[in-house]
Amino acid sequence: MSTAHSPGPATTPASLSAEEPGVATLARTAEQAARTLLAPAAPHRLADVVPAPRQVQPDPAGDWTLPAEAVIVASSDPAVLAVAEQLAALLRPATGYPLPVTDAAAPAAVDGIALVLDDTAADLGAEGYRLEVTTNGVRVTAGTAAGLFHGVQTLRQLFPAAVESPTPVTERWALPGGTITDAPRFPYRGAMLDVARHFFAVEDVLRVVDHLARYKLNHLHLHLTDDQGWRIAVDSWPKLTTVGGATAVGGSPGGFYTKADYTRIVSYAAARHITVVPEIDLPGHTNSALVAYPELAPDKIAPQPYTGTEVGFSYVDPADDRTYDFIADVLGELAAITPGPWLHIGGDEAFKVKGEVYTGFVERVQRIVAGLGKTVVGWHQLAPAAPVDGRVLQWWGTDGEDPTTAEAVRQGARLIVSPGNHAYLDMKYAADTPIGHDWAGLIDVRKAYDWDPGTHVAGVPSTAVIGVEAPLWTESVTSLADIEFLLLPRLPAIAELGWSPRDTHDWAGFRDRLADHGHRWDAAGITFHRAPEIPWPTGPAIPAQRDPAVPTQPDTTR
Ligand code: TNX
Repeated sequence: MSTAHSPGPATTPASLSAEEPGVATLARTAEQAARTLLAPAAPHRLADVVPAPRQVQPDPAGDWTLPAEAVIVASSDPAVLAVAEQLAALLRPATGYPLPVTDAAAPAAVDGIALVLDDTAADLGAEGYRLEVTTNGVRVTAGTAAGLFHGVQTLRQLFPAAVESPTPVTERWALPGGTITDAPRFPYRGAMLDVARHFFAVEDVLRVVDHLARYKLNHLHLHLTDDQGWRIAVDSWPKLTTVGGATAVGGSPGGFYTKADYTRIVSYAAARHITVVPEIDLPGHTNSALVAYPELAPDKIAPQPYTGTEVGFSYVDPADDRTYDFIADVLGELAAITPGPWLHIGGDEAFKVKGEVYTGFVERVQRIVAGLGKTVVGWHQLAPAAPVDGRVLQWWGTDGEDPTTAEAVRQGARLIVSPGNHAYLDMKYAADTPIGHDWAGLIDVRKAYDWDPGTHVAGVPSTAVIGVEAPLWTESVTSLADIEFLLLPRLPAIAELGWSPRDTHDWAGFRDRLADHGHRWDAAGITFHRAPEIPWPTGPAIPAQRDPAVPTQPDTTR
């Protein structure tokens, strides 16, 4: 019955009615009733969530529709109230509802949405949540603000796709009843953006952060330096950016982040429970640094700036102590503006620094990182170097056989898995994909989805795997639209591998759950690849609008 959703005076929150004139409330109630009649669409199924939740118990008798007067009530905790404000900001544009946020010692879902911090919810871990939809409303419970944030991302997906519209939509904001209990499989779920080959503005990076957050990824790895450009300000070596930052692949404009820019990215990510992992790639991939400071080069001669796409030719002088002063300065300044625990030191494709010279270099840099109180992350080429406590190797091979990495893991290293032939977002989808690479093969959505990070590398037990990461190298990527085209729809596939229990893994189910996201991305104005293997919905993402209260006017403005 439509009247079941019409809030009577008894359920209208006092704080709202104090602000709202009665006429407006009545008008909205009438509008709500009209909406219910106009758009009787069935709610989503509770299990239609990406990444797949751990446990789903539908209860069709608990279906609920968000009323225009709904209130978001959250536990009295600043981080929880911040999540409540984020939820309100997600829902206000499309619904046009005011959705005031209030706090309470014991929030209850009374025809609204309650976000409840419950530190006795130990079974949910650091990032898990429980989401209940009943005829009273929605209640999300978690032991941490991060858990509530992830619960909010799930809630967002349970609303009709039109919830992504930036402008008000006439829609019945129906939710499927039942309970989801959810927590991640792996603690590290990431994506990498190469801002060195091509530079991307802060706003673009923030938008990538939004995409990560949507799919419950919790790490953003920034590849900040490479042959073609140095992108992070270092006060003690200013020419790194003024000279080294001026170039990019193919003569594209360079650029760099000031410390304030970087801090803005880090804070924006942190507010979405995402940790930034900064990378300074060493000892190779350093041509831009050598152009700025020739004293770091083995022959002490400045090379030409490099705007091509070859790898493996440049390196800082491993035999000169000045090189380690440079590295200590750079990593020290970076550590000081990086609240997260990680510093990524690269280590890949240093083809000209071999054997003991390479391992000696890495061991010295690992000690510098440890001395800064940070945890070393590096590409798996670091494996032969002697271990340092807690170090993490990022495996990017293509065949799952890597005895050197397996041995490093036996000696205590942990692993992030980024197989080039499954997780590399710069690989083309198909032979005719207009941008991207194919050195690791073509990666369609199924190839991105059908593998297991827990068992992928031979001789590495799943207990040593902290998670999964999808790198996006940007030699051929020049715009935000390019980034989104390569990210979507493969990022959700990698996100599901990182978050969902292995027993939910099912290509056919994933394909069908993913399809609805095409509408969501369309509604939000996000570019994506309409991969042919996904049954994308036909028809408009946003239902045809007819609002009898607003007479149609001819557009006389153009
Ligand atoms: C290999 S993967 C690289 C990058 C390239 C990428 C292109 C890795 C650690 N190094 O320098 O950009 O291939 O796919």
